[in-house]
Amino acid sequence: MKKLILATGNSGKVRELDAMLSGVYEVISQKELGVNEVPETGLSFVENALIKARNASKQTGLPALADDSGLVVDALSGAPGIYSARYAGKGASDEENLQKLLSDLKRNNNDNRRARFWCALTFVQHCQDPTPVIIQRGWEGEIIDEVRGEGGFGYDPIFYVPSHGCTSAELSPEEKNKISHRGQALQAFLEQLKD
Ligand code: ITT
Repeated sequence: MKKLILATGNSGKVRELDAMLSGVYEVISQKELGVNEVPETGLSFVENALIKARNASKQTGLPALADDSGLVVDALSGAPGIYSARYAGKGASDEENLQKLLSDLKRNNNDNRRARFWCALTFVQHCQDPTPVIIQRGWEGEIIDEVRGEGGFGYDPIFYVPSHGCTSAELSPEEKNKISHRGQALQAFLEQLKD
């Protein structure tokens, strides 16, 4: 089976991507190979995902798959967006980021609760690959004021999924992978591999 580096240090992403890639690739996380993380200097999800994929491929010599993702909240003009992981500051925990989002929304006094998770998935065969695979998918939902559910990671406990009547932290891992931004992007990636 072909080897693939997962260019992420986020254990929640590794868990979800690994489950969906099993049987197709032998997946190795960049942590296992001691890849040094690279500054995410792009202004879009795609730019940052490409930076991460090229970095992991450069340091390992293997094909790499990166995921840059985040939560885009309409009432906050798209924030936290590409800064989702560091919304409450560098090294902030998921809980701190989520609480900052709730307090910003409260202060903002806008009752528009529409939001979407966004995922840019990039795959490079080698670090200078001029034709990377780039896939983007969004997942629509609403932000709720209370924290609900134990599953997932990040902002899942406040992301309400109208089609399922629960938060994404209340979905089973399999259900989340079927419908999430990351799940949809990975399904599209696997389809492209077949072609
Ligand atoms: P890597 O850059 O190493 O991949 P990271 O956590 O820094 O890890 P990002 O810069 O892409 O990754 O930030 C993604 C953040 O967006 C993540 O930390 C969560 O807060 C949020 N996020 C992304 N996908 C999510 C999901 O499925 N559920 C909940 N929160 C999610």
